[in-house]
Amino acid sequence: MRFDRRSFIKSTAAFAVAAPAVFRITKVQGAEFSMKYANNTAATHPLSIRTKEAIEAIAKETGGKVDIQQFTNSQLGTDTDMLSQLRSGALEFFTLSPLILSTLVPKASINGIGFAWSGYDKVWPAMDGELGAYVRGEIAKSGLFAFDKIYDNGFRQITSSTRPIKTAEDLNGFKIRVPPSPLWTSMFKAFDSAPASINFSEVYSALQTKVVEGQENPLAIIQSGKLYEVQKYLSMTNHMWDGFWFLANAKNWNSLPKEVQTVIQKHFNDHAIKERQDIANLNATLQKELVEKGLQIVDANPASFRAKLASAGFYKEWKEKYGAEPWALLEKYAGSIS
Ligand code: X2X
Repeated sequence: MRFDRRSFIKSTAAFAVAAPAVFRITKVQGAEFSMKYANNTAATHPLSIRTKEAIEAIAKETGGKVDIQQFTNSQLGTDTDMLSQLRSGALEFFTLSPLILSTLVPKASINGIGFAWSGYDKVWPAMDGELGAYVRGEIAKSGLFAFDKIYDNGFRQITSSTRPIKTAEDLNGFKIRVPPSPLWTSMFKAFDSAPASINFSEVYSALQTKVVEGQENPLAIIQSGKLYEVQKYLSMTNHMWDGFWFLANAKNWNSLPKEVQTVIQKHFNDHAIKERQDIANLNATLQKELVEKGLQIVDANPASFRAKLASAGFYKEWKEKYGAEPWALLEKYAGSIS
């Protein structure tokens, strides 16, 4: 990861051969720390836009000494692949849904409990407060480091190409793509759906080829991933809230000088706040835009979904899985859940 251009030139000057292609000469003059950041969202999604701005601000503040290359849109592989790369240290930074992260850090998915949140006024105090701190503590035990401010993915909505999803009954037997995470699979099994775990990079083609009938994602992902091209109905269920932790490989991170860490952390945290505002702004306009792109809005009945989860024993099961302490933290902010 660390790459001092001057010492590289010195150490190779003795050889009359060109540097092998595998050595990437940093593009920023004088960069001392060359690193990579990857994600799964399109370059037009606020997560990609704001992290790009953060990277530019970091380069500027460090006078070009910190050069972070951005790879959006699953260019480095699926979320599952990128998580492995992050763990091995091949990738230094990665933003990932806490629910997918739960394949490594089981309690990380707690924010994704169905219908836990009535709105952002509950989500941000929790994630910036004790619930987020608890989860970051769990993440730290796994060789990863999570920055303080989680980026927003959003409240998730269900789309379908076959039938409108209005009530929990409509989900019966519904072939739905879910991201790879035990909580997602469990939730849609509780709805008696047929969930299929598929990484985001394969969702568009899975919908297009009708491997699945539908999927669920926040409006900004439906828009930036052009899922409206291969879906017909949009049900505003707001069934769970999801974010993106900004993650670092802890070993790489700890090898950076303190002052470099401070600058990197500051800008990625500050831009998370801006990204949250972008998503809030988009939420106000995207329904209309998606209708113009051809989606039909379905008037969904969230109460029926929540009742189905309760009667299927979903809340009881997950409360036991997480344990009393994190569940109490969740309820402290979200209110009572059952
Ligand atoms: O995979 C998804 O659906 C996405 C883009 O929302 C996540 O990263 C969890």
